[in-house]
Order: sequence, then C-alpha cells, then structure tokens
Amino acid sequence: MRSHFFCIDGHTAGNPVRLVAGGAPLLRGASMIERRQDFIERFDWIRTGLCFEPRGHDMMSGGFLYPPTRENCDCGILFIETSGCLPMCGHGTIGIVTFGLEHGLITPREPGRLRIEVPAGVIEVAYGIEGERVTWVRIRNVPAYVAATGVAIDVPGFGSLSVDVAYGGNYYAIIEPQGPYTGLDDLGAARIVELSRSIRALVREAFEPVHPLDERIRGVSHVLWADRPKGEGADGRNAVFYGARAIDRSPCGTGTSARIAHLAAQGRLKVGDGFVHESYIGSRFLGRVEEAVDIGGISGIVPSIEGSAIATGFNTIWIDRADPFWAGFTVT
Ligand code: PYC
Repeated sequence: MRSHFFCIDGHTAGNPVRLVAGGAPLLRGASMIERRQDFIERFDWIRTGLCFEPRGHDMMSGGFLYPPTRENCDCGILFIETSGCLPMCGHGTIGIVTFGLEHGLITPREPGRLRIEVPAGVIEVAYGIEGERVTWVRIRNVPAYVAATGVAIDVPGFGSLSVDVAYGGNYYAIIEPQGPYTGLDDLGAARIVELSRSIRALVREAFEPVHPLDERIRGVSHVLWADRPKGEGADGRNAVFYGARAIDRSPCGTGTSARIAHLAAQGRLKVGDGFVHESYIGSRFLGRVEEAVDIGGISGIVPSIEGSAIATGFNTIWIDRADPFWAGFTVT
C-alpha cells in the first residue's frame, strides 16, 4: 500500500521546511493541541516517514495546514519534525505561511495579516508581498517566560554548567558562555551535537517544566547555546540543538522567543527593544519584546520574530509499506 504526500519543500534562513500540502490525515479534536495528540497516537508514522531518513534527514521539519477550530482564525498548523510534533515552530511557521500564500493554500481574511491556531495557542502573523513572492513574515508569538534559573549540571568530559530554562513555544535549556563553554566557534558543530545530547538528558533529570496554562506542554526538548554576535549589526548568536543530531540552521523562532524572554527577565532587554539574532550559519531573525504579560501568575513577555523563507521545489513523496524503511530511521 502506498500513501502519497504532495510537499512544497524549501527553507527558512537555511533550515528545512516541508509543507505537506496534500495527504494530511483527518484528525479528531476540538483544538489544534487535541488534533496534535490524535496525530501522535494514530499517524506518527507520517512524521517519521517524511522527516527521518531515507525521505528526510536530521534537520527535517515542516507541517500541515488545517482548517482552524476557532472562528477568529484563518488556518491551523500542525508541526512535524525529527524531534516530534512541536507545540510551536517559528522557522516552520515562516516557511509554511510563505509557501502557503505563494501557492494559494492560505486565503487571508485581511490582506497582510493572519491569525493562526497552533498547538501552543494562537499566533498573529503579518507579512509583505512583492509580486508573487512573500518577502517577510513576522510572528507575534505565544507568550514566553523563564521557567528556571541556575540548574546545575555536571557534563562528563566537559565540566560544570549552570543552565536556565525558558519557554518560547517549546522549552529550551539555555547555556550562556561560562567556565568550559567559551563560545560556539571554539566548540564546533560535532562537539555541540555530542554535548547537547548529554546536557538535554541531564537537564531533563534535574527539572521538568510544565506550562502554567496547559500541562500537555512540558519538558525540555531543545538546547540553546547562546553566544556573542559575530556579524555587523547583530545582537546575539546561537546554536539550537534538537532531535537526535540537529543544529538549527536558522536562528530558531521559538528559541529566539525563549532567549529574548530570558534577556528581558535579566533586565537586558525591555518592552519595545529589538534583538537581531544570528544562527550558527550566520542567517538572521529580528526578535522584539512586544509586551509584558502575566502567564498564569508568572511574569513573561510576548515576543515577535521576523524572517523570510524560500521555496525550492515540489516533491511528491510516497510511503510504501513494502519498503522495509517505510516509517523511516535515524542513526544515532
Ligand atoms: O524555529 O521554532 C523554531 C524551531 C524549532 C526547532 C527548530 N526550529
């Protein structure tokens, strides 16, 4: 039996985005977080089949467009990635909105603006168009906050670290330069991947964050190595680790959101401030602290992130049950 998926492939600031425009399963649920749960229980093979090898790779990420469950939204997004079905994905949203608008899959009720339902809540999107191209997308993200500071871990073969945990649509273990960590270029990509795996496991053992308004959103999934800026005009640089072996090629939308909530909590950013964030490969998002908010009794901020995406082609993929690797595989 073959299941067919029509995809628009591309990237946001270098990180892959696979918009699955045909072949989305019908999902049960009265909200995108309930539909996400149904997808995980009944259709996770679609995620692993499309994201893992041999049809994907370590960094593969994307999503499906769905009709919204709320009347005041234009569409819903379900994210798929090598690390799971994320509550929210910033680079994924920028790519999906860009490809969806460029190919007539999203019809905004108000030109230039969208309200999108994602598992983590509702996000507001603004975008610009030149000719047939969407040239920028800005997301007013779900509220972000710091869940823990000073989580002490001892990383074998590296040393002791003090890690903070912040939420920006996913929970991030944030490591600022300190002790054995002197900067991204001193570590290099292979070492970042190797260390991040142990660090994520150690932070998970030490602390499990739970979202104050929705306990279905919990647990540290990503590791964000913060660093000083490298390029002219940037305010910071990072490398975000996810899945089994991925470093985000983009500055990471939810990671940038978590990082600016982290900097705001430290008094290093205030409402209205912008933050130009560089990725490991030097691509950029513009983040901003939009507003201070209360999240179930915890102080946080509403962050925004702006970037752009490029479609690279159409890709009709089938998953054939006769293929021994129909559900995909990873080499760890
Ligand atoms: O852009 O939010 C993001 C993201 C999450 C994981 C990879 N990218």
